[in-house]
Amino acid sequence: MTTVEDNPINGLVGLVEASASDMTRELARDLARFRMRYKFAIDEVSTKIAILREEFEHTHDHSPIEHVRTRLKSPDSLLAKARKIGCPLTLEALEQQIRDIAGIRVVCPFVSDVYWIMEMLGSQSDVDVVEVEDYIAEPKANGYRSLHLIIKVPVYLSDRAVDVPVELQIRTIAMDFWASVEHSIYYKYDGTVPTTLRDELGAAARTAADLDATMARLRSEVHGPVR
Ligand code: 0O2
Repeated sequence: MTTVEDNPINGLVGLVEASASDMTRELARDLARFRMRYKFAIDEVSTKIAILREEFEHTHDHSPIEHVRTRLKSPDSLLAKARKIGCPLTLEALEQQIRDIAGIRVVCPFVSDVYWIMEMLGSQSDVDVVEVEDYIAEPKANGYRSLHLIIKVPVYLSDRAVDVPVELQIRTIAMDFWASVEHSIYYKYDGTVPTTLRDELGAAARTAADLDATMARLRSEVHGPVR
């Protein structure tokens, strides 16, 4: 029996009850079904990444992937994001305006692995790369580095196929370490990080970039160019 605790739309229902004018119970039910396709898209892309990883490990001296994390946006954060960007609370609008409902973060040892993953996924015939934001080539002002892609993959439902967007963040271990610490500091200060801390984070981001470059050089000196 489904309890209140394990109902995946519980959070949304709470919000619906608190604000019935914003969203109906019917929409909450539809939303649960709508979110499923994003979960399936995560499964599809995760399988693609697992295959690339396993095949690569057979032929190279290292694994191109340290770890992979996936997340399906919760109904609460979907609703919060819709409100933040002024998106109407309809499934059509959510589908068109919010492209990070399905998120996958791939963490790699080396910068070359990051681009290799992008190339390999992007060359697959059923993957449509909709957008690339290269914050490695052009880091954000605070020092954030990562490669962001929006890709679309087909998901075959019982009655139709739908192209579903997935946000991919691909970054090195050093970039990931920096981003997770920066994220926790950003939330602790509610977005207003003191200048001294901001400066130190900027310096730490440069150190992380130097570390990536040094490790790539050392690996290349010992094992030769990767690919
Ligand atoms: P969460 O909780 O990680 O999902 P948008 O995705 O539309 O809100 P934008 O600017 O179009 O925003 O996308 P962008 O800049 O590509 O950022 C998307 C995600 O990248 C963020 O998701 C973060 O996960 C990560 N990110 C971007 N900039 C930073 C940064 O400066 N520091 C850190 N630590 N992470 C960053 P969310 O939705 O903000 O958060």
